[in-house]
Amino acid sequence: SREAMAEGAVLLRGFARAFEAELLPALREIVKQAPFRHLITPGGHRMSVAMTNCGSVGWVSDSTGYRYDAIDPESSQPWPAMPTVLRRLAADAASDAGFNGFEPEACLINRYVPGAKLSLHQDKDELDFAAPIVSVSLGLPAIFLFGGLKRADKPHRYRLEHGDVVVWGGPSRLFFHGVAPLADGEHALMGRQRINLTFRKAR
Ligand code: MD5
Ligand code: FE
Repeated sequence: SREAMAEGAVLLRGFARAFEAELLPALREIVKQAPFRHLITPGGHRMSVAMTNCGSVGWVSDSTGYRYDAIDPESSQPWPAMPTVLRRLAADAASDAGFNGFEPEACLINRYVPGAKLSLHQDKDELDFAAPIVSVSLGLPAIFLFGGLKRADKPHRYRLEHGDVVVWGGPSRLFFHGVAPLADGEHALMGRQRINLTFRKAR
């Protein structure tokens, strides 16, 4: 199904389910090469969400700021390449939402365990805001907080479940958003966690 969340934001419920059989083993391989880690924000806080990346660049945060970097600072090696199944999932979802030819460079992989959350923020570290961001939810359901262009805009709450994909384009690309503290639970395939993939054009 295709559902409009706001100007430019399209929710494709269950879209990733068709990719599951190839997607989950591919993620396991990435995490072996580049394990999840808790990044430190420029403000000095340790994020409750654990992160890793694949692709030609990855999103990183440290005491000096946020950036896209070709090198994993933990291993001093390039990030794992983006597997074909991830590229195909991102491009197919983008095209369903009206963005043809989406070729992301970066896939940020976020892991939430019960209690982990993502505070309200905007994604502004990319150079081209005309390119969409494709987000894939796996594992435990989460309450996604979807605000507006101003931090003070009251967020709407969406429950995102395993297999749901959101394509953020148009004006919604710069809306404030976050994830409420993850509720405890057990997912049949993913266990006691939520994984979110965000595909981006960084430059
Ligand atoms: C998540 N991750 O569920 C979300 C999914 C992040 C992040 O927010 O920065 O890693 S991506 C949601 C998103 C991306 C771009 C724009 C908007 C939402 N938006 O305008 O609401 O882990
Ligand atoms: Fe974000």
